[in-house]
Order: sequence, then structure tokens, then C-alpha cells
Amino acid sequence: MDVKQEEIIKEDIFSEVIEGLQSSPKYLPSKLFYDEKGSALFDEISRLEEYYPTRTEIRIMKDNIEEMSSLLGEGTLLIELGSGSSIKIRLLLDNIPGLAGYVPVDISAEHLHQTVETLKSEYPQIDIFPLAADYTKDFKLPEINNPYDHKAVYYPGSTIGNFTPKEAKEFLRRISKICGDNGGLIIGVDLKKDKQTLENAYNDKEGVTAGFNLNILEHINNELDSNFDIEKFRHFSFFNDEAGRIEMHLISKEVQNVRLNGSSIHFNKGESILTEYSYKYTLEEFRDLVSDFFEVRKVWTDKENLFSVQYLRSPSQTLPNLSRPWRAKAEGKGF
Ligand code: AVI
Repeated sequence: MDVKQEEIIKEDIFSEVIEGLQSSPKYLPSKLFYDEKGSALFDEISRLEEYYPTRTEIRIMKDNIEEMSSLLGEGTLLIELGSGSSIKIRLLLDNIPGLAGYVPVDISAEHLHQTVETLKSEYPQIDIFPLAADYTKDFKLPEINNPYDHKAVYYPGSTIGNFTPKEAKEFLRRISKICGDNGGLIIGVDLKKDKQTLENAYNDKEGVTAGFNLNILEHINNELDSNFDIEKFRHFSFFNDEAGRIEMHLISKEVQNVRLNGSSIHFNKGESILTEYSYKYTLEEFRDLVSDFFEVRKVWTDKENLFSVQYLRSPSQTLPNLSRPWRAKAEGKGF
């Protein structure tokens, strides 16, 4: 991605910041969590005792990788949204037969570059077509000069839960277009469970999630002309039963005014900034959510039904491509 494109992505995000902080109630886009420090904090979260999703999803992937890979099948062009989920993507790269190529899509050009460099040295036989883009908006795939049979989008981590159901449907609509006929989606979906387990996962004892939440303000300070004092905010998160979601907020500890790009944002004591929703679904709720765009072909879960990995297919199926041009390419490379 060139410098200009990167600037456009930044400008888009920061106009969302200004809009969110001038709204009532206030909110911030959760993609702003992921600057360098925020990404490192998220890695830390994913190793916490209380945060069950990452390790459970990895367990489900490991236990079922053969079946997943054979369902995806030969000639797959694998597109990962939010690249570099390390162990998980490696399981797919290692196991999908005759993979036609891998397209990591990430909003951070720098993160993408690092991931691609590492993966290229580990998987010299796989063609990688990186795309720096904000996948929450419309995006176009890069030119793929490899023959392939079908596309499979990989969207792990239950990041779908960070969209509202309405946004999730809009996202699924766009992804189903990218998948096209014969395409599929492998998606991680966190499941509804007892409230205590859910709330513990977003209120860990060590305060890593609190630091992750507060870092969004530091990130804004680093990128915009603003003077948030993170000492004057506190982390608050809870499971909203009625809406079926975890909500993360930052609460202003006092009355204060914060400078933001030439204007002043006023906070009352106790006023909140909503920073994230994390929706949790039952399997039925999720099937309904996707039903306009995908059929749920297979659901894998762990023993305790904490998390699921699901294989969704575009409903309109065409006949398999019998000439299999991707195969010669894969075989030529000694797959
Ligand atoms: C990335 N996403 C799926 C995480 C979640 O669980 O919703 C982000 C997160 N927020 C707090 N902890 C983790």
C-alpha cells in the first residue's frame, strides 16, 4: 500500500473518532485498540486464564483440522481477514491440500509486511498476495495471477462479535460477494454461556484488559492533537443480557474537558465512552444471522460449548471445475 492509501485509511478512522466523541452517548471505533501497544496487549489478553476464546478456538482447530482442510478442498484461495493469527493460520496453511494461494488482509501495512516476511520464509512454496485494507469497509482483492478453484475466507477470533448484528449482516453480505459461487467462510464464533465466565474474560485480575481499553486514548493522543489523561478514566465492562453482548466502556472519573483537534470535548463525572461490543451467540442465533448469505455446513465446538468454529458456504453451488488448472500449479511446486 502506498503512503497516500495509508493516509486515507487514517483520515477515515480519525473522522470516526471526532464523530464518536461528539455524539451522545460517546463512542470510539474498536479498531483503534490495535496500535503497536494495543496489539501487544491483545496478545497478552489471549494468554490470560480468564480469556478462554483464543485457546479454545486453537484447540477446536487442532482437533478438527483434517476435516476442515478436506472440506475446504483443493484449489482453495485462502483469504484471511486480520492477518497473522499465527498458530491458527499455520494450521490451515499446513493442511489444506493443494492450496492455490494465501491473501492476508490487514489494516496495518506494517503488521502485514512483518507477517508476510515471516510466512514467506516458512512457506516458500505458497504464493502470498498481501492486501493492506480496512476490511470493515468495501475492499477489492489484489490481482491474483494463480489459477484457483474457489475462495475461502478465514475470519477467526470471534471478531464478528465486535460488529452489531446489523453491521455483521452488512459485513457478511460483502464477504459473500467476495466468496462468490462455490466459496466458503471459516469463522470463529464465541458462544453464549454463564454470565460470570463472560464477565471474567473481560475483567481479568491482572488488569490487562483495562490497560488495553485505556490504551485507545493513548493511541488517539499519539495520532491526533488531543490531551486525554488516562488517569482520569477507568475501565468498565459487563454482559448486557438483553442485548446478548459484552460492553466495554471508559468512564470519566471527573468533570473534565479534553482537547481534540481544535475543539474541546466535555465529560461529566461518570460519563462513558463506549469502546467495544462483543456479541455472543447461540448456534441458532448465529445460523439466523448468516442465513441471508450463507448456509452453515459444519459446526465444531469444544466439550464445554464455550466457542465454535463454523464452515459456511455460499448457498448457490455450481458444478465442480473438472479441468482443475490449479492442480498442475500445486503439483509443479511439489505440494
Ligand atoms: C478481537 N475481539 C474478538 C476481542 C473480543 O473478545 O471481543 C477483543 C477483546 N476485547 C477485550 N478483550 C478482547
